Amino acid sequence: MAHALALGRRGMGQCWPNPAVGCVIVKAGRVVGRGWTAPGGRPHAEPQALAQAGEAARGATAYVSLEPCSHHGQTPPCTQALITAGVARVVAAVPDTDPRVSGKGFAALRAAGIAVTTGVLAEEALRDHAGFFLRVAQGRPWVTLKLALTLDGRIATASGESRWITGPSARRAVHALRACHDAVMVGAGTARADDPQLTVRGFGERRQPVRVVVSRRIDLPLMSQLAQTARAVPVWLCHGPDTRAGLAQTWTGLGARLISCPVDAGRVDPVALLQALGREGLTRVFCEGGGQLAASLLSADLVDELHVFTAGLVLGAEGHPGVGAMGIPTLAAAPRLQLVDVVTEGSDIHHVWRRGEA
Ligand code: AOF
Ligand code: ZN
Repeated sequence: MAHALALGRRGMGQCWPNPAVGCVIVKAGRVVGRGWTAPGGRPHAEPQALAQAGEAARGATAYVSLEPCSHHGQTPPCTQALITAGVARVVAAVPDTDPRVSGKGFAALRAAGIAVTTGVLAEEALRDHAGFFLRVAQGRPWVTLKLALTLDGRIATASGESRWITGPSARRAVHALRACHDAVMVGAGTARADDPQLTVRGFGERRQPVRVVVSRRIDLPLMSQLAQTARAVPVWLCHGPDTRAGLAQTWTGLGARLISCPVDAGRVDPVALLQALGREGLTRVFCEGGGQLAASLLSADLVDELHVFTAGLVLGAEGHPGVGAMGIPTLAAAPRLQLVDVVTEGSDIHHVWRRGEA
């Protein structure tokens, strides 16, 4: 199962709206087939592993990181493929919460006389599929927020200089994080100040994450890298209702997709923003700032995981803060996160936090 989970992770960030599932077929103690959800979400993991196993699948055990599907989608159900192949036993990590499947997959397998075990490495699987489950349950994607900060929590000097605070090793870690998310998201201020590409580089050919820019008025430079490459890698602009029609047309002409969101207190409403991204199929969103978007997500308790990269620099109070104003009156009202990991990346520290227990 650990191997199935690891295989599944290869598809992470590339198979939304589907979960990144892994499957290993074992016959007499030997691995005879391996598969994972293909980029784009199909084919699913199981038929690929079964195809590799061929005749060896008969009487074998299939380890799958999610309950095999039982619905007729664009491909026949995986349960049918497992039954037809003559698999004797299926070991699944967790049930699929998609209402089309949810328990029906296990029932179909059992009805065909296949032994079914579930709950193996369930905790790991719940974490790997967290974005998929969150979208099914709440309609929004999982949100990972990244901050690259000075020791005193700044992201730029007073004049706006921000490159580079962290070193090459931290930047590579950031690209690895981008790679396992469906989308990379920034606010308009960051898009303007940094002119970022927001692509995954240094990890070979792959399906790139969608680039989401949250900009109330889409007043971004038309000569920016995002604007100029919107045809090659998707750019989604999440804007407020009061954008100029001509501007919207220009961006559409450049290849960007426009997503209208309600505005609250002068900002794109973060709850509605994530619901909109969920409707578009995203299950895992990686937010790289800036300060205002970070503050708005944190204020609305929408940050599921926080990655902070801290560099040995001090900029003082004139520097731009990594998290903007949140209007927090008391310590009790402040979001509290739990430390889950600390690693050094070159001369920077990478710490990972998750939402505290409710
Ligand atoms: C599996 N194996 O590798 C994955 C599964 O739109 P479809 O027909 O591709 O079905 C998508 C649903 O299939 C998705 O919502 C989830 O329930 C399941 N994903 N199931 O047996 C896989 N990726
Ligand atoms: Zn399937």
